[in-house]
Amino acid sequence: MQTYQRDFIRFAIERGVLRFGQFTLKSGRVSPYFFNAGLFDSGLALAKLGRFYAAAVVDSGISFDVLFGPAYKGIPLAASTGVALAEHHGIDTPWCFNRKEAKDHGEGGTLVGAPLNGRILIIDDVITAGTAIREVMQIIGAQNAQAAGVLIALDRQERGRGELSAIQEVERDFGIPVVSIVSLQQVLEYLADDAELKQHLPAVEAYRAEFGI
Ligand code: OMP
Repeated sequence: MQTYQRDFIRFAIERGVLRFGQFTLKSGRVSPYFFNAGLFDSGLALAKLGRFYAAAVVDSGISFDVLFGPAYKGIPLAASTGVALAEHHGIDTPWCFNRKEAKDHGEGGTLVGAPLNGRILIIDDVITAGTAIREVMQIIGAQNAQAAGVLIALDRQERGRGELSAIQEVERDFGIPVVSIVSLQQVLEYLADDAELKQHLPAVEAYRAEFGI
């Protein structure tokens, strides 16, 4: 695990974004942990979050032309990633986002920001069933642009309906990499190294044994 990944897990736990307990997921599964990116809810937290996403963009080596933040949660994520790439990596990249409702006045349409042209890097929080990402692929396809990859904060590494995870299905179906700042495996390593957090390890390991890929 790289230093920025360890720092990211610590940061997410400190902000209460990554929590341990009992949480019912969209899928109906009861998970011993939950990642709520909406809790990076101050200016400083968002600035730091952008730096972690930017580090992961650079680390991934994915070549792209435009960052895309899907409405709603992807929008501040793509914006803060773009800011951090410019300020900390000297990379000034175009970025854009979509609205959920088309606008029929002013600039009109559902896309805002840089034109959605070329290779698109999608920035999102968590993929579970992959529903949201499939919608984004349609938006990109409709503009004749190509998806270059997807970057999310946490890969939960759990099965979808079949043996593959929703992330693996997206990689297979669209032929693009899906990368994450951290994965469940790294969260487990972090827990194992922390005297206090170690108590959560058995429940998370049991969950992985049941639903993991
Ligand atoms: P899909 O659009 O089906 O891939 O689901 C992604 C959604 O899962 C997120 O936008 C959240 O609503 C939710 N989620 C989390 O945010 N964090 C988690 O740790 C787990 C889930 C989830 O419900 O599976």
